[in-house]
Amino acid sequence: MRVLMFRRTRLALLAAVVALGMTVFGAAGATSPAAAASFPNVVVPVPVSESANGSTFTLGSAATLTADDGGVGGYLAGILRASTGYALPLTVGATTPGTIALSLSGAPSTVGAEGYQLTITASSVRVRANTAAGLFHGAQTFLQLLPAKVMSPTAVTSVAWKATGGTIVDYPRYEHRGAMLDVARHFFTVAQVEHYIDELALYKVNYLHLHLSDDQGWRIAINSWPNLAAYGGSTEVGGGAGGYFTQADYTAIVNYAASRYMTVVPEIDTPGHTNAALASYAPLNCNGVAPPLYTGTDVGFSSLCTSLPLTYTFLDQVVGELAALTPGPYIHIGGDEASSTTQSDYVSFINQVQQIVANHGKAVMGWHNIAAATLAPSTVAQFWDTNNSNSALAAAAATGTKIIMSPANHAYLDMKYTSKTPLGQNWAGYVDVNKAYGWDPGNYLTGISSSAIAGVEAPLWSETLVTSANIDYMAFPRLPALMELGWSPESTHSQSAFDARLGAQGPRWHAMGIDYYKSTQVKWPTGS
Ligand code: TNX
Repeated sequence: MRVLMFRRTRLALLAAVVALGMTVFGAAGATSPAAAASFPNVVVPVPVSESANGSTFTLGSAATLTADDGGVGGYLAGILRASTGYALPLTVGATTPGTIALSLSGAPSTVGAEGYQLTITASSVRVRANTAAGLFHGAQTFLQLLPAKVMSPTAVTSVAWKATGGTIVDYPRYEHRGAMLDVARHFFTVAQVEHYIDELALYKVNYLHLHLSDDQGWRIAINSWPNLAAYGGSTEVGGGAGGYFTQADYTAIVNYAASRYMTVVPEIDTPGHTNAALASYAPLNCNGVAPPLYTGTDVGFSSLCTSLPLTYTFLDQVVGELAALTPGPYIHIGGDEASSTTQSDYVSFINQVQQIVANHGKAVMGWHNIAAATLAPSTVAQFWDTNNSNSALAAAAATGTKIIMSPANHAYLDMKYTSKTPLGQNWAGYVDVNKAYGWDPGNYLTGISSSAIAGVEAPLWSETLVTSANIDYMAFPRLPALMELGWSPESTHSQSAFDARLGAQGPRWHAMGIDYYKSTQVKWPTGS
């Protein structure tokens, strides 16, 4: 914030000098520089630095687009063409830049692997980055500077497509900015997951964690254990039909996520949250008897049989198939709420599963309870509790374990906003916008250095969620709040400034047909 304010003050001074000059020398006809010399407070996550240049870009019907990456170029062209109705011809790898040019050369080195520089003048838009992911994030920022209706899926003719001119240099605070979707409690189709991926992409999310198995359902086909999906995936909370992803479906999601610069982290929750697997194969049970399928919402009652050799054969084959389908570095092994497993069995189990995952060339992610085991250097722990101290996690962090922050009382998108919220749960309290935004991931856990924090994840559990509209209502507006914590420097943190720019997102969601929660903590502009 200090950097921004400094720049804004400096620009205001410059504007005053220019204005004075115009008075003295009688210049006329220019637009007021004072009014044009700052960016509007509308971009979420707020960029690292921005300096307006007093110009205004207008996207006209003759505009052209060039891109060094055809994927990002096509993505941006698709959104702009739909809402403006303009032809916006795209040339990939052109030597002469178009009106809008996405370039993989000339970015300042400070922007790193995911950042970008966005320069807007009266006649051109330039996004420069070192990678396609950086171009993609820069394109998102440019879209947020255009009028909200740019997000309309159908052509809107009544809008002047203007954007404030200037330069933005931007890059993330954390490497890991995730969102989790629980497809186990209620199943969501490939199309629904892809729809959510498109929404997440707007806020620079770069990891999609899929909770693929739980007591109520197993959602990924495993060829060596076909009953897992065929039987274990045949229901869900409330007794509905459930469903599962074929391996081709899962690959389609992985590829779609990659096209939005997101890496999929698949989770097979173990040793608890395993009723669907235990119901599918009697021999996985200590007593050899398969329990019935479960469609309630209790937790903590199931456990894999940790003393059974078959359990580890099973996990080796499941992890093997999943690892082969997953280009990303992580397999998430769950590890939460294993209250039907003794602590010593739990520790020995997690140690063995870590080895299995390593044997398949992947690193482990797990809920923070896994810190009770002996963690491998590459294992990442995901903090989900409602307190802010955890001695086992602190000890692991002291020896190098990296942590992803998902404190339930701030980051759980399935918590109700208020007592009146029709969906969700409240075991971690109510989480309205200010609660979602009002914490610092780097300075939250007692006795854990900020350098141990690798990022932030917003989990969305689906016990109460059935439709994409339900997902939208719980994710918006909190998801952008959490992703601003993951992306923007802590020095920019300001509840009031954030609430104002979050409000500016409302008309965009409206244009996209997202039915979001209109928190009273945010002033939503008319038309949202
Ligand atoms: C806790 S926190 C769970 C999930 C539930 C969620 C509901 C954690 C890692 N596990 O099994 O779905 O609460 O809010």
